[in-house]
Amino acid sequence: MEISPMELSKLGLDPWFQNQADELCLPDQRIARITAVDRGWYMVRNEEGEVPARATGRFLNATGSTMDMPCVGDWGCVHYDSEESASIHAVLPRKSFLHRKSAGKNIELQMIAANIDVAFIVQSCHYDFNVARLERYLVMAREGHVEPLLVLTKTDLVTEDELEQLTLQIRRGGISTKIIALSNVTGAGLDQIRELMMPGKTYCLLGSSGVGKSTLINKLTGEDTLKTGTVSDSGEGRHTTVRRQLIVLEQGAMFIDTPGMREIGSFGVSGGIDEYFDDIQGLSLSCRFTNCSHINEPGCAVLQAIENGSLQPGHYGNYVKLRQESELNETFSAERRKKEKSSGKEKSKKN
Ligand SMILES: Nc1nc2c(ncn2[C@@H]2O[C@H](COP(=O)(O)OP(=O)(O)OP(=O)(O)O)[C@@H](O)[C@H]2O)c(=O)[nH]1
Ligand SMILES: [Mg+2]
Ligand SMILES: [Zn+2]
Repeated sequence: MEISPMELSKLGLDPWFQNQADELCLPDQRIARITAVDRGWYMVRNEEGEVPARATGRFLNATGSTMDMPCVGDWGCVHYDSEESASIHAVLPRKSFLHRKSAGKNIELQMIAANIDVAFIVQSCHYDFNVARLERYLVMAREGHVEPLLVLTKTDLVTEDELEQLTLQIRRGGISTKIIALSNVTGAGLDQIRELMMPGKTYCLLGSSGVGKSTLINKLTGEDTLKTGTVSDSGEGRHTTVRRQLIVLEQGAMFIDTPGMREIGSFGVSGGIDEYFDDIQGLSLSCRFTNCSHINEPGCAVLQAIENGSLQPGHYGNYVKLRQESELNETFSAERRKKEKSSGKEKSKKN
């Protein structure tokens, strides 16, 4: 796609970020948005265009965790070394973000994207559909101060009745988030997406591999901007998208495409869980014990609500599971911090 000059406000810059930049960026640095991330390489975009960039060694040394590394959607202080290359010297504070537990042995949080206005939580009506997983994404969005929207793709593969059943399942799970059902094949529902897109706003697509995230962006741009893949017989995608990338639509809205996630894990921080399950938090005020775990205590208002039918058991079950995972994560992280601290001491003893 042709990259043409555009004002920074169209890339999402507002006075808040401008103020941060005025404080953080040196005179020979300019503010630019990180539009792609691919194994240590970045693309940065400002009003003049898009160029590849590296993060400076000094910046990398100064960053304490992977969460502080530049990620797609970030605003940064960038030095333009030449017309074709640049270096990232700092990342501006984020207004909103999406993060998850990274896959692998160590539990570490990983940034998916930053400065997002709306997260499209994408599931396919066919194979991929799973309410518990939807709820995890909703917690993720809540935690990062991102407004969620549910998108059900591949409606061409199910009947109207089946689609209605899926919507019912979501509502029965106690989820009231707006749902848009669409087909990238017939084009049904795409207008609903077009109607809500606003110039200067950033939308991020999240969901399993093969649900049609990149295809949707291609439909919206009207060209084959992104590579898309086929799905296996089991309905599973093949991880076609490998990098996170921000695309500016002609109409002015921005879309971040992300590779499909195998597992989105839990979150390590309980803030998002409590906020997302605010109905359960509200009920817990009426539990007999202030430290009630809502599992088996007498006088538990949460268990009572399930019994009298005002709280969905599935929603409650998800709450309990996410909370347990999050507590486990916190224990792991605390232990690792302890280990890191003591190995740090060893090192300083040697030196
Ligand atoms: N029948 C049908 N197929 C679709 C629809 N949307 C996408 N597909 C097909 O699903 C396959 C996967 O689509 P992608 O857009 O590559 O999926 P993705 O979510 O970007 O997957 P990853 O990049 O691996 O995360 C492709 O063969 C698409 O043509 C749809 O609405 N209906
Ligand atoms: Mg893709
Ligand atoms: Zn209780």
